Amino acid sequence: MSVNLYFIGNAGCGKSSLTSAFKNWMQSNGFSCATVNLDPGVEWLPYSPDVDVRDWINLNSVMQRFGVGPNGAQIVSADLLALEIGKIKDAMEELRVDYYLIDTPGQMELFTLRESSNFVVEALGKQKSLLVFLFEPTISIKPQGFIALLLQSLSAQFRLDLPLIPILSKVDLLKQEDIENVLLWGSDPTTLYEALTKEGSMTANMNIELFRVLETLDIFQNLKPVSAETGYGIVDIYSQVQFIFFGSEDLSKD
Ligand SMILES: Nc1nc2c(ncn2[C@@H]2O[C@H](COP(=O)(O)OP(=O)(O)OP(=O)(O)O)[C@@H](O)[C@H]2O)c(=O)[nH]1
Ligand SMILES: [Mg+2]
Repeated sequence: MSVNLYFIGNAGCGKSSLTSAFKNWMQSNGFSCATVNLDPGVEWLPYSPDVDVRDWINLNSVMQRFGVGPNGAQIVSADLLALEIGKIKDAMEELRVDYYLIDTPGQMELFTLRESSNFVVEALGKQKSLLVFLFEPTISIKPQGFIALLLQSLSAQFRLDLPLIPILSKVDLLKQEDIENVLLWGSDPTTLYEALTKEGSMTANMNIELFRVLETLDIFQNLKPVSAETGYGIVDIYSQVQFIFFGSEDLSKD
């Protein structure tokens, strides 16, 4: 059974670049994989998608047909995707690869909140599917921002009911000190608590309460620092996928 990796995260966090870099890495390591673009509104991609939702759904046509603006068209398109998913699935299956790297729309809520996405995930095969959630670097380096993204990742995980690999993206843009802080927050909840207290913001008390809830939910996981630009950390995503589905971090093709 093939593995479906859904790249999700806030607008501009690096989903398409990572889809592209991950495909290049997989191909140069001899793994069979294909890219799937699920964003009907994208004008340019850093890779040539093997399967492209734009072959079936055109944002301009949706705007004209349904008399809606660009945002409304994105919402209608998300639902149309569920209707067209059989054709997209057939196009994917024809490729007969082991890994499908699925790039999702820039407005994350279109993918993580709408019921149609559950249908899409089911239709494409839920059993070996997982979410690669990109933490946007400039938001992540502030404790409040980090918690906000943590909550979004939790919401996506609950909504789609899939395992999730958290990624700190574009780490080539961050100072080493900032990377170390964020990684520490992701692995040791007490350091995040301390950082929040130090900030002394108006909402610190509320954040701390929220933090306690998060702590009891046990969602703190090790973030993986990755750069699509330099290729740093891409191997760690692959290892984590192996670990989740096959119980091993070996770089084996079996
Ligand atoms: N320095 C650096 N820039 C990156 C990296 N990944 C992406 N970028 C840049 O960040 C911008 C957004 O990247 P995309 O890959 O388009 O992000 P996205 O999440 O697909 O964006 P939307 O689909 O519009 O939400 C582009 O200008 C990329 O060149 C990275 O690892 N390092
Ligand atoms: Mg994109």
